Amino acid sequence: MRPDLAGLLEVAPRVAAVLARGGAVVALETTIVTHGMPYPQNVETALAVEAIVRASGAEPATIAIVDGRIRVGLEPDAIRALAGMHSVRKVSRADLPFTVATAAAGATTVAATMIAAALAGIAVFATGGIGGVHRGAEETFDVSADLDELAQTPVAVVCAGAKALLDVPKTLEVLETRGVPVICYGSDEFPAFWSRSSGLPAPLRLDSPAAIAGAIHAQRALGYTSGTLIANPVDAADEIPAGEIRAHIEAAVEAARATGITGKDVTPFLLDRLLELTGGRSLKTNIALIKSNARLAGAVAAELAAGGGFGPFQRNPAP
Ligand code: PSU
Ligand code: MN
Repeated sequence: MRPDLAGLLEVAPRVAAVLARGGAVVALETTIVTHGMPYPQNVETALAVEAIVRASGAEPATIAIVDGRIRVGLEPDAIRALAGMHSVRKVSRADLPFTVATAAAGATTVAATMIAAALAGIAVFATGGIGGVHRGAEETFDVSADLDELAQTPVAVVCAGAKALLDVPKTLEVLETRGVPVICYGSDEFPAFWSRSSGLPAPLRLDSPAAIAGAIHAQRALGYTSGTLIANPVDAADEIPAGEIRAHIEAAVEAARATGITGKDVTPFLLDRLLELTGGRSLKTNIALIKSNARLAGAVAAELAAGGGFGPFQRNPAP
């Protein structure tokens, strides 16, 4: 940990202990808890995901901002408190210093969670879906900061692909331009979050956690300072096939357009509309896929740890 981070970053002792011995840790975000799922499924899922990470051989580190401190490794009570708060700020890269400076609370997006994970020395992070290029971005310029973060912060993010709510082809184009390796796990197709199929070919494919760890090692060895995106298709039993969700997606996107919603409210609005339009089915799929991602992330983190140290993290002084 950088010395000037003292007081800003607080790594839970159980997480710091595992990191100090080079063990496996998986970072987890909290915007999915506060803005991505309704109560009480959000808390239940957050705690279940931690248990899955543990069972797969890694230490979970759920990340959020509490009283202006970036907390890496929230305890269950703190997760419950965050989920129960009336309105919590959604914190991405642009909001993080402000939130810290104003001693506020905040839930971290994929981008902000990557920043915190990298500061703490955590290499692997599990989430549901990443933000991406929104439909109509040629007009609105709405491109998630998650994509730029993947291009500049050395954390491997395990997700279920990009939601078909987004413009998935443009999202993949931006990732390619920015040099982010996109590895699909056990599939020749890039997954579309609720659906296994996006109709787009996998940019890269690997079939085991060990192989994924090897790719991350190679990326570090070559001095890359960017992240990696690992896309894990939702299990067939849990998916909503692309054809079944398409009309709901069109309706949600149209509702957002009609409402004139912009900025960071867009993604939570769309997720909420989808939940209503699918009669709760999108939530069931969301819960299943984040659990599956946690399992894969735990296995990748364990393989990375078994393979020893890796690039940029070794250059940081020990916490
Ligand atoms: N996708 C989901 N659930 C979520 C998010 C995305 O299915 O909760 C959250 C993640 O935290 C992601 C953020 O980083 O939304 C992206 O928001 P934006 O598009 O405003 O960058
Ligand atoms: Mn946006």
